[in-house]
Amino acid sequence: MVKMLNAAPQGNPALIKWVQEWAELCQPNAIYWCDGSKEEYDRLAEECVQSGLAIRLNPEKRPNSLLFRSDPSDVARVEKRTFIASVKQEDAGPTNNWIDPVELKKTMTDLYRNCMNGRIMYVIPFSMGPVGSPIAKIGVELTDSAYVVLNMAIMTRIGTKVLEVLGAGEFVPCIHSVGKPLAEGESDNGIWPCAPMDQKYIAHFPETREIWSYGSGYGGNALLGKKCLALRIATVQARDEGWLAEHMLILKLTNPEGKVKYVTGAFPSACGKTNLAMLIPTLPGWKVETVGDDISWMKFDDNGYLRAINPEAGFFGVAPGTSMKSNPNAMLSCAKDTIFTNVALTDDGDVWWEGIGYDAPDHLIDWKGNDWKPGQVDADGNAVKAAHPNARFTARANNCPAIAPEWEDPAGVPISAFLFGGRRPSTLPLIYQSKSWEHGVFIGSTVGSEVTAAALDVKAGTVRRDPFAMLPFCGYHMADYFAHWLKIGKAGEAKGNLPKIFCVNWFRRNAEGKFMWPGFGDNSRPLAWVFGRCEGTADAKETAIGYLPTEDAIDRTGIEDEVSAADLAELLKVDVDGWKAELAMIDEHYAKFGDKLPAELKAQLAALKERLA
Ligand code: SAT
Ligand code: MN
Repeated sequence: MVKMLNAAPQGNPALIKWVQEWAELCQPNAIYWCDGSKEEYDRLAEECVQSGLAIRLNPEKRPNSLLFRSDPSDVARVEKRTFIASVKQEDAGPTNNWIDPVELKKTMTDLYRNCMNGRIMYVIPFSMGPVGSPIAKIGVELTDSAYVVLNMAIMTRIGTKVLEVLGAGEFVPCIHSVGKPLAEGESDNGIWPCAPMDQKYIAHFPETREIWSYGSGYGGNALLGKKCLALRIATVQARDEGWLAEHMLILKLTNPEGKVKYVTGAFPSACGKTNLAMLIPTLPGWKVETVGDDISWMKFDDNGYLRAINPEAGFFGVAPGTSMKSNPNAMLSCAKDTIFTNVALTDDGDVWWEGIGYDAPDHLIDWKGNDWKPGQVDADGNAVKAAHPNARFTARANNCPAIAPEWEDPAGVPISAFLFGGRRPSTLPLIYQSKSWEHGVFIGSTVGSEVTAAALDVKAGTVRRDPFAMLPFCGYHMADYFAHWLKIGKAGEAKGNLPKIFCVNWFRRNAEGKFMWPGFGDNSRPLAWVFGRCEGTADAKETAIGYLPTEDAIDRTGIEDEVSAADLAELLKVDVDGWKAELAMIDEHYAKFGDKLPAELKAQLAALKERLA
């Protein structure tokens, strides 16, 4: 028996047995059961500081905040090492990596053997969703990383209160190890522990609803409640149980008359979901409040409304580019009680990153721990970034000034509209509405985006199709997932309260490569049109691709100099040639799904071709 640092909570013998079995395999020095208290958080934070893994930021600048620097090889999700190990390969589909679950468990069991030598195994009971909510799900993560415990304490609800609700019930078992056992007397010496790339595995076993992660300590690879449970495993549960688990922000939109609508939006990682969820409207009288910035779980209520909850309790936001101009609410969310990872450190104990909105001081310590000066270049003459492009802040949702009062309502909020989007320099208009639910599913299934820095192993700058922004997050065959969306439409149709579906693109560029739309707070203008379309008050013209705003339907008051009438017309036109090239790319994208592609979507593509001919 591996010794326990504190007493195991009683009441769930299966849980205790499972923990002991894993401890026998991983052989940590001891087991610690997390209670989720402030005292516990403070103690683990202090241990990280003492061991040199974390730096405590200046409490006068950033109260109660830490800076971690990861290993330069462990800075983002690793999609090529992420696996959906379903029993049958075809259930994982063409967009997921697959390994036979028996084989993968054998490989990983060998890696897990003694992998926690010299470390503590933390047991983190966590709830995705408000503790005790009927929509919430409980997981238990075993990890040998105190950094993971601290982040989970912000991103989810953890500890004793979760076990009380769990009772003797079932939980999603999640195993995590950084994959760096310590020899007798060895310590990390302040160096972020992780395993080499070819030993990293982020594995999901959809049939048994298990998550096994090995070798990485970063973000979605290691905080297993987020992408692993709340998306990859939850999509499988949602398919079986008739609901939706989506990579979507949730925002509350209030118009000048005080009427409220809730909107969700699916955008690939690092495409501004957090900015949109927290935006401050430039349109007078409008208000946006935040319910969630990354994940939405939605179930039908008795009236046929899809009600959404945010299963998370914090934001794991991209720091670079976040400023008082681009996202003041995010800046205020991370003003205290925050964990920063891979940002730069100032001499006075604060943080700095590219795009923070003010110049770097004359000296910084960069994310690799090296001295840094403004204008610094490497041996090849390339600018050296002070913060990693995927540097993150982990901040409490409750610290967000724009958090909606109902953000923790266990019943969720009723959704009126879905937005789908990505970064598209051309072709895709600023905004358009689908002709129907099926057409909306077609749009969701075909959206694409320029690649960003949120994943390690895809080339930045190229366009990749990212259906529903779920490409790396769907736990089963993507074509079956499209079919599930069609099924949800059929289920909701009769009551007539299904959300309307829109496609948005804030990232159009002109011939000079300049962004044509100011974005950020001005995204309230297209949002106001969405609101109006849901109310039946906003004008639209029907075109080949869907309903586009009429030219005066997007309010330009106050931005006339930035966006001329001609610019807006360009942003709202159907670029027939561009769309023809787009169709060819959609053909290629759809071909991947072969016979599994739902007939409704083939019909949608054929109909669009015809309309554009
Ligand atoms: O590292 S995470 O997966 O949590 C961030 C992201 O890709 O959105
Ligand atoms: Mn995300």
